[in-house]
Amino acid sequence: MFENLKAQPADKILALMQAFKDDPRETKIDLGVGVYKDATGLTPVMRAIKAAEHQLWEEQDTKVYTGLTGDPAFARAMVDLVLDDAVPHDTIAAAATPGGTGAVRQAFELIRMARPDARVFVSDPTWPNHLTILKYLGIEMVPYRYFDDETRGVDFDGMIADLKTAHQGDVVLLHGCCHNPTGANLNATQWDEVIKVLQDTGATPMIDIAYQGFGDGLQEDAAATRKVAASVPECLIAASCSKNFGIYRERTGLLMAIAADAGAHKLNQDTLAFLNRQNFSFPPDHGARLVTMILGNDALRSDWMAELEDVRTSMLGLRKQLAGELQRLSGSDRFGFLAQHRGMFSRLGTTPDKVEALREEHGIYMVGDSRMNIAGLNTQTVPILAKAIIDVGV
Ligand code: PLP
Ligand code: TYF
Repeated sequence: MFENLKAQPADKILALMQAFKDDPRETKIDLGVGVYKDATGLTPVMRAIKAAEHQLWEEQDTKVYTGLTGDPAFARAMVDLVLDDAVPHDTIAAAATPGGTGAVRQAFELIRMARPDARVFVSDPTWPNHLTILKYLGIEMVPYRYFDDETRGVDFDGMIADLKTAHQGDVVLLHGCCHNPTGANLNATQWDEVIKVLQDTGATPMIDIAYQGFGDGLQEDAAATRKVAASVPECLIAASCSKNFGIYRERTGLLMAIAADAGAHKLNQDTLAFLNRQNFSFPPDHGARLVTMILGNDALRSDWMAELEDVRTSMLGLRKQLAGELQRLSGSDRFGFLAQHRGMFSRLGTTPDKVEALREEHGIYMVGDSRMNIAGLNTQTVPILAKAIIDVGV
């Protein structure tokens, strides 16, 4: 039977990771895969995670199955973190999932079950896994304009015009903050306009929030998600703990399905449990438990928030340094967008041949669409990158 298999296209981001590893040059710089790295190039285990793991090792006396949707305490803690009290909690069904990717996958499956003819509107560009999972599940997708190649900001008029073509029964996938891959985000007024279009069309929003705390702050980064959820009858939210807790390999995420009223809650909750059971039975618990412990303990929580804030401000500092350096070298403000973008990523907005020249001639690795992981830089490598960008003629 295996002779019938066809080779599947590789994940370009993960392939780039391998190419970087294989490059013998000592001066190489990795701006590829979206993981946070400190100034020494390490992706550290956060202090609060270490402390919670230690405590868990001491205290945990069973590893027996949890529930099909995970420990309800994890869901409560994450609902508080992401939504606070933006919507009544008795309208929210929630399921722990293997990472944010698992939440995205289960959300798409839920959409397909509820509405087999639903179309999912996706930003152009978006995280490639959104597209491959939708394709795999046979769900129709409709791209909406998002990135303005000239300004490197959001093509807001194009976005609104495209979203206006959605109907009730369609889903609009939005990045809650720190858009991947562009780094360009909506401001508060623009979010209000998007909400108006959602209300006018009756389309259901689905928010992917994978970088809460990496943009403008923990509360600030959740503001749009909260406002959208509070303004429409139904909403899906896929949240990831991989980045903001630094627990990438623990596979920790939560899918939330918000219903119009508490009456629909039981059916939604049971359906999420059913979907988890079909795909993997019980979701991973270790990362979820650490997150629950940290969010539920004042000392651990403040230490986590302080470390996350350091992560956020260090990336912001690198952005400003890079924009400043490029202003000096180019004698123009055309790279100012780098300081406006938020999160780990910025799309430089250049051609694949210049991305290749950066890699071949300078050992600088970024994704082919010119997405750079800002966290791959440090204060010493920023001037090297800036010089290379000017050198290849971006
Ligand atoms: N959604 C977006 C936009 C992402 O960039 C990522 C990747 O980090 C995820 C979801 C899911 O990440 P994970 O499955 O590692 O939690
Ligand atoms: O976009 C990124 O780099 C991160 C990490 O298949 C990632 O979201 C990359 C590829 C992938 C899963 C996660």
